[in-house]
Amino acid sequence: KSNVNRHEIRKIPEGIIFGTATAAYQVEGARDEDGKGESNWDHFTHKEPCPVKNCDTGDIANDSYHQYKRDVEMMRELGLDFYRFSLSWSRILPTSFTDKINEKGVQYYNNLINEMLAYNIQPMVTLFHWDLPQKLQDMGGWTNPYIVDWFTDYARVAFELFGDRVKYWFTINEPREICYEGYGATSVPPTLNISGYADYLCAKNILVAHANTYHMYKKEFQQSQAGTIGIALSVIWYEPESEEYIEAAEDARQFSWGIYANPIFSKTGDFPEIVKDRVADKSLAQGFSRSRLPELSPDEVDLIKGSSDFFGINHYTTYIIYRNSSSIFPTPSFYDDIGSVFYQKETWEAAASLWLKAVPWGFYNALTKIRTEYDNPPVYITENGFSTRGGLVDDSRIKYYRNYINAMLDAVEDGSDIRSYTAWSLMDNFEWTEGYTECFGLYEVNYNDPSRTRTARKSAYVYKEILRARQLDFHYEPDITVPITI
Ligand code: PNW
Repeated sequence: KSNVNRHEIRKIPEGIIFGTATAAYQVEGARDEDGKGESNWDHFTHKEPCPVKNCDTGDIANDSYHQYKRDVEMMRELGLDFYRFSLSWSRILPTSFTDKINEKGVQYYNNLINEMLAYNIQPMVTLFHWDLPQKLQDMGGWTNPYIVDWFTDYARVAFELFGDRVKYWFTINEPREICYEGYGATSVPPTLNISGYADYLCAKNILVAHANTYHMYKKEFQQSQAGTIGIALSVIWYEPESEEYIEAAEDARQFSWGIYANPIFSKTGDFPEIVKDRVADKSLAQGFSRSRLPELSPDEVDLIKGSSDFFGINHYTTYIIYRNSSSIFPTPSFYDDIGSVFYQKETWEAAASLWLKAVPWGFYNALTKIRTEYDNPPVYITENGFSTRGGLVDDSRIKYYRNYINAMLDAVEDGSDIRSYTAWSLMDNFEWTEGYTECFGLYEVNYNDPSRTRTARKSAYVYKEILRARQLDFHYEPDITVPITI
């Protein structure tokens, strides 16, 4: 069931708060300023030959380090309830460790948080959105189990510094993208390309680091700070091509995000059975002495189980799945372990990003799956958005947002406990290895202008009206010749 073609005015129920998101490396700039340490993204973007489109870097990005007041002004123009941003670990702890706190870097986050709170915009803070201190990356990053201590120590500093005012915390943004894209493949640093091995080590250490931090917050800060804390997972919807491939699609879901969701949100905890069995069987058949998937000890299973106050969902798109017996993937590898092939339909509306097509019913299916599989947890939609190549009239993005919010409201009507919706992104930003070529912003950023002028797109007017009226009106046409105002 999905009512996405319904073209009447649809009320948004009370209790769902709306915001937008960004991440530190994608917007801050000020790469070396005021004592910031080097992150893996600083390091990666300056490699030769340059690994990013047009040799773009985040050295200046949107210059948000200096322009936080304009950023908050845009939040006010939109009428946001909250803004989700991330902290740069290497800006706060330039040595990676807690021996030295960079006061100037801390001041930037205090300024941003205080400016937001002055206008009643709640900060939602992600501790880790992909920019790891380079020194920790050199020591193995998320494959080194000591990262559990490094991350927990860093998180404690953040709670001490900002937790008096920050009531929504996210530990780690999208473990799948970090582990699979960075450790199993070559799309993001450390570009290890050790698929079917390093990606699984990364998954385990991320889960333990997340859970350890969760319990540390509960023990040391919950009483005095009274915030809520969880994780944001990338939830891609996998739809079977036909009845024959129902199981193949379920395998893809379990490998792609069940590997993180099952240990945290299921009643039994631990990695999904299918993932444990499949990787163990394949490993033995391939001549390994043990499974390439690390075990979670009984203590680790207990530590991780239940370690999130809510299910944070970053959702963008859907893939069709079918099973293939003769693998087209190298062995061993993560995709060989999944044992299925995926594609997107030509008829689905395409974004500027190759991997992103608009499939609103996939969002509905994903929300339904989370409700039924994990006993209807509170859900924070922490990212959802669509890319273009730029331009102020972005009707494709408007259509995407309307249809996806509509699909979300279908899930709410069915009983999903959805607490927040977050548009990615407030403004264009450094889109990782695509540089500045793919635009996700409600506001367009002019990268030829040293002051990085931000201009409201048509979608900003529409999003503002959805929030103001608390309703979806598919026929609303804004007048974009009138400047957007607070
Ligand atoms: C997210 N997928 O990554 C990140 O959290 C953002 O930093 C990023 O800018 C944004 O999406 C847009 O790319 C994802 O393949 C990348 O489904 C790919 C997928 C999902 C999330």
